[in-house]
Amino acid sequence: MNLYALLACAILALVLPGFSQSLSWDTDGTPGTEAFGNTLVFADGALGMSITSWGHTHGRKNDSFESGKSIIYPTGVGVTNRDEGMRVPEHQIDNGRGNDWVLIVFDSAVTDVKIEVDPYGVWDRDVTYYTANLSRDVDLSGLTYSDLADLGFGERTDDLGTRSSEAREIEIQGATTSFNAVLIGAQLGKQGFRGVDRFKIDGVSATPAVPEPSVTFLGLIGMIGLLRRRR
Ligand SMILES: [Ca+2]
Ligand SMILES: [Ca+2]
Ligand SMILES: [Ca+2]
Repeated sequence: MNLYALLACAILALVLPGFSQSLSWDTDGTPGTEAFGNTLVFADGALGMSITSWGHTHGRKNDSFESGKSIIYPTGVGVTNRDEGMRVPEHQIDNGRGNDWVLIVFDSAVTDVKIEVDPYGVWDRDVTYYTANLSRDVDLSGLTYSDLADLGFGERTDDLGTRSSEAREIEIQGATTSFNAVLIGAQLGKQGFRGVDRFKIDGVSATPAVPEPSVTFLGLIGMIGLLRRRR
């Protein structure tokens, strides 16, 4: 490779991040395997995404996480926890009978994550979420909310909606610029009679995070320097 080609590569490396493509995953469709502890896998060519479901429903006092059942309905992914039956309306991600959670894990770090929540019927649409850069698969079984920080999750974020049957797009504000995991559920805490939140997740979009351009650029400059010295 000659000097000009290397220089062209360096410039390309600087410019490319601006062209990083947004990916989207439709999470509605035909039902998959329905079992407690199941994993749903979605792919958009370049990057895969998986979903596992959890209920903070362990024990009679619901004081820790246990696996839930992730189910794909025509209007999105719903969660049935171990205290619920698989029936309307608690087949959704909700805080009516214990708190349901969905753990979304991307194959690599992403930015600009948007999650569309869509209620079946008229329900409140408040959410709570946490983001993390997970380095391994996590098993939330037996853990509580206070254990999330140890796993690498940032501060809790609440994003409040209103009662409606309309879908709502949540723009995830990550605890870090890029992250590979989002734990999202119906809002944590007392909701009141009309405040119970229920929805399904009917779409996720994200942009793959790219390595720091300055680092790539410096590496290439270094290579050019080495090449020049060898001539
Ligand atoms: Ca329980
Ligand atoms: Ca549920
Ligand atoms: Ca609410």
